[in-house]
Amino acid sequence: MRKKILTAIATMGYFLCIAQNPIIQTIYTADPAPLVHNDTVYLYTGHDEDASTWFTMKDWHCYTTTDMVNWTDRGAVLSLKDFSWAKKDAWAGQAIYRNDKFYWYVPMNHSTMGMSIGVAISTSPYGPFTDALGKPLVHSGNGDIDPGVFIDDDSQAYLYWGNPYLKYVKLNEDMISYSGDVISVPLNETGFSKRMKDADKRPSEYEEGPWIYKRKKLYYLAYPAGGVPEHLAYSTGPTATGPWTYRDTIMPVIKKGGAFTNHPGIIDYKGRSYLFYHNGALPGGGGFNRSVCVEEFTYHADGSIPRITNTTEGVRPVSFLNPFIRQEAETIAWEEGIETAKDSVGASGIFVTDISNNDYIKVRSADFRKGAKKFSVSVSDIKGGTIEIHADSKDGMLLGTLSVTPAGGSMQSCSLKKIKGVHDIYFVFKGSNHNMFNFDWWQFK
Ligand code: FUB
Repeated sequence: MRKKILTAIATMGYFLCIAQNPIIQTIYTADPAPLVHNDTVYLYTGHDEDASTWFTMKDWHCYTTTDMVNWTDRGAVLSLKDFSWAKKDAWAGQAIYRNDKFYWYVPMNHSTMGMSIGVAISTSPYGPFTDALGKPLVHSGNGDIDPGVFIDDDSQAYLYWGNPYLKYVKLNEDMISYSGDVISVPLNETGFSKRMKDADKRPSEYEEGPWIYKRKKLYYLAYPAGGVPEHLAYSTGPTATGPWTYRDTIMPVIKKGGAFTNHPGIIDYKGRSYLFYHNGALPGGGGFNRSVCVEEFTYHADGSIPRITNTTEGVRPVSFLNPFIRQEAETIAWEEGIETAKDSVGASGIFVTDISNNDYIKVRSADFRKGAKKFSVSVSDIKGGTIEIHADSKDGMLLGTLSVTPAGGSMQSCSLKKIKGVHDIYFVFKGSNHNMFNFDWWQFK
């Protein structure tokens, strides 16, 4: 599938020059759930299977960044297989950190009960995550999808979810049980505006995918709205349980390259605010083959969220990438043609594979400071090929060419034209072998 997608991308020269959205190109990703923990953004996503004609989703993936433009692929870190009771539909979830553990709330179709919400636990944001209960945490009806989790300043945690309804419970401190009743939020015009599509026969614009957070003294509830095609909207309230007041559209329906769903994930990171969402813009993409994107925005002085337009340019880097330390080959700002795969070796166990002639990986904003003269890679399964290292574009200044040979072993190096300052770097692969080698990590000296 990937070769097909990227052959199509290759015909879109202009798109390639500027594109930063969608932020992941190796697979179709959906339902972004970003989590800021320490200095890193952990982006948990759903995964649309190739050529799906329904929301055929079997696992959830994780990507990380510290600069908002280079994303490191951490692989599929949770799957339907981790829940003995789940049959299908690994749909939209959200993870949160509390008391040295990561709790990930995800909806799945139960083998007998229908849609239900499970919770997985890990001591690491990269997993392994395990089913905390061996059964659903919540089953209140067949609209139990899209859990969103929030911990208030007083330590009370809330789990929101639902389509067509919007419900919540108060989670206990263990985060894997709850107290009190399941509460249904009134979906009235004051709180969620009036549904304009009469055919939907729903009382309000609220559709699904609640994303709840607090900023200053205001609580925000963002959600896909309006019925399909969905736009993103938000309401605010004085507490984590409302009462909610409808505020506005956040992102209008995406007309070109949209999916008929959308899904918000909103964070602040390194002093900037970001909206994650999904579209259908990758070649082969659409309503069931979606891709996660991100835009930066600035809150108005009164705390309201501006209307945000989807772009292909995406966001600016918030910091530089350090090329003098080991960088995983699967840390990618944009790529063409390659795949990632998982094994048991290497720091993250993920490596770049399926490398063919003219495939490339772009890494943004590498800070070479006073200069680099040598380039080294860790490779395996070598048939042979070369890596051209270009600055600032795929055809930009050639800094060096590394011949990766079977005889060269797992660490191979080449010298470079000296490069200083901040540059985007393109690793362009050349050679007649398909699958020329597996690429684990790289480093400049
Ligand atoms: O990804 C499957 C479903 O599509 C999600 O649960 C909804 O939010 C919509 O994005």
